[in-house]
Amino acid sequence: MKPTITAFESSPDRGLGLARDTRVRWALEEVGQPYEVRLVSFRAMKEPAHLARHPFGQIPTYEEGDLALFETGSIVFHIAERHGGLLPSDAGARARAITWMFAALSTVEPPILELQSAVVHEADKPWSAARLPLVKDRVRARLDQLSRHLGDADWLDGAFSAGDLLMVSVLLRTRRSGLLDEFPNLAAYVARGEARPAYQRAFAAQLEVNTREPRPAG
Ligand code: GTB
Repeated sequence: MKPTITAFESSPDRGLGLARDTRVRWALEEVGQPYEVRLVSFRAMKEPAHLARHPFGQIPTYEEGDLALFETGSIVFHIAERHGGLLPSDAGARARAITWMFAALSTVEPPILELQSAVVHEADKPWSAARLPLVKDRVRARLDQLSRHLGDADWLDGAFSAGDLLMVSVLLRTRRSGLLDEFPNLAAYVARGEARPAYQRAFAAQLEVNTREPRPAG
């Protein structure tokens, strides 16, 4: 059965691929699973039909028959469990790949989100200029640790896995800040992820939505 995911009708990033539906699209492309997309406006996300799928009124969601999921990590894990290619079959390697999925979302992404909030929502506050370097340093500290762990390996733990898919997706959000370029091995790691044909297809699909000509009214 073809799953249906939700995505922004019009992403605030205008197709840079930073909204989280790109992670889900990428996972589906990696495993070769075709999918449908339901585009939702910011208003529709807060209405009952969407809240029934996502209690926090966000994207992405994932529907497959009777199953409705929200939370990108859970959706990517579900896809990785149902199909081959995103999690190793060896039990130990699989557990480690899942650990990297959690590490991406629970340890590396929070300071990056904090930096984005600081830049987007706090720039006009009188204390913003003093706080920003502290927030940047927290991101830098995590990237430094991750960079040391990765060293000159291609992926975090052997072959590419759902852990790398989420980690690359999270790191992509640091690019605009310039912080990623302070760690050449992480910048190369992200570039390897972006070069994967499955990522390219996922990126192109979300770009198409976000660069479409507006439909004429009526
Ligand atoms: N923990 C949830 C998950 O991982 O699925 C978080 C989901 C989430 O934050 N969704 C965002 C959303 O629906 C879109 S991805 N926001 C609308 C709302 O909360 O009302 C976050 C996002 C949005 C925009 C950009 N951008 O423009 O660069 C990047 C990322």
